[in-house]
Amino acid sequence: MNASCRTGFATRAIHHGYDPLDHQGALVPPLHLSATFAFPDTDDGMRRFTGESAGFVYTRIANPTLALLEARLASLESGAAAVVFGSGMGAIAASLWTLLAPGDEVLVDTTLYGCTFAFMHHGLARFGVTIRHADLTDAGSLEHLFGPRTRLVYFESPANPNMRLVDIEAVSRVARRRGALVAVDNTYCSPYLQRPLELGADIVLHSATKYLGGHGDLTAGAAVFRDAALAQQVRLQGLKDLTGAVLSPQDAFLVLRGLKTLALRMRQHCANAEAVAGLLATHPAVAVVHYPGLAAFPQQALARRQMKLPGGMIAFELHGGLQAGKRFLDALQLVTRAVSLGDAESLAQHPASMTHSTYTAEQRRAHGISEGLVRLSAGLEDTDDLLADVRQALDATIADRLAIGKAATPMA
Ligand code: 3LM
Repeated sequence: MNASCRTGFATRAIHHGYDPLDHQGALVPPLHLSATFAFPDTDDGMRRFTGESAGFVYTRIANPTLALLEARLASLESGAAAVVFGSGMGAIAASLWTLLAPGDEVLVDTTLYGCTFAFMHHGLARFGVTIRHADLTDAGSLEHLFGPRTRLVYFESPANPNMRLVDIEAVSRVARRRGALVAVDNTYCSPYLQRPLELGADIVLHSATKYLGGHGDLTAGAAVFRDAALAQQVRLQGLKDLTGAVLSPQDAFLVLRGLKTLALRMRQHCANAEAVAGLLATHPAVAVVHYPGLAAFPQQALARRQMKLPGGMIAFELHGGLQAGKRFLDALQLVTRAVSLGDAESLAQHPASMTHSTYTAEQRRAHGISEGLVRLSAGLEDTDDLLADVRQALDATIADRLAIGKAATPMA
């Protein structure tokens, strides 16, 4: 069955772009490991290089296993075409290097994943691209942020690690009027929760290492485009000529396998995160919780509008700041202390010293990443087990504070 765009999300995640009867009945799409592809004759080989003939040439440019993954991701994100890469950073670097030129300006939200921030400031700025950070959450002031050289607007929603949301539709409307492209990193949501191209964005970027792969056993990236010509430009320049950040067909095969359960997994990630966020919000050890599903979340109305469910990621701060956060992380027994997100295993980490250590301390302050912030990626474990582990780790931070308080109390 070649699931068309009229079928539902989960159906397309399992079937889109593949018919077993075209492949000797094989239910699971074959894995094409070949680096190079034979030409039937020299003329046809020559035509493949000019684009006049459609056959495969070399895996860094295109490969049947990668092509199936690209077709499936384009369908799930409602895009015209997708290009996959060896990592999320590969997708981001290849896309931005292709689309920007010296003299261009990129308008970037305040908070970004640490390595994307580093790429912007070290990788793009070195080649004459201006990076201008602005508060893109303030929909009222957007119009004034665009200058004559603003070529692209870039943001994450929710932002890694502090969960800021940007109104994708509002930003895209203004950007279109001002002739700028909009690129949204949709890693935190996956297309199951949010589809930026349907809201007017031009490019969606993914670390497929996370929810799309879903099992923590590969690194991969993807860029999905509203316009197929832009995708082809990024493939031929960004992927082939500039970065060579090609995805291994073996890992593409694993992402295709992961996609089959994406809808199911996302629902459980969200259910577990909602339960943990609820516990955090009522526990006396916790100072503040950033989770779009909580009534106290300042952008809850926007979350409801552009996300199907509030997501699997939570950020929070404990009373006692960094020291209490470290105590919490060290007390965890089921949740794994590790960076990354979107795996079956729940993961927790300290952004300021880990994923966002690419910012200086002043930059973190200016960009809204506090030193005491703890980030938790809710996995797929039984909810009660997850809650029990988080509760005992929170209790441990209170027990510690009481013990410190007692030690500091002078003897009567
Ligand atoms: C992390 N993030 O733990 P890769 N965009 C976003 C991301 O979160 C990431 C990337 C792009 C983490 C990785 S940090 C040492 C580990 C929103 C990755 C980059 O190149 O596939 O890692 O994607 O937050």
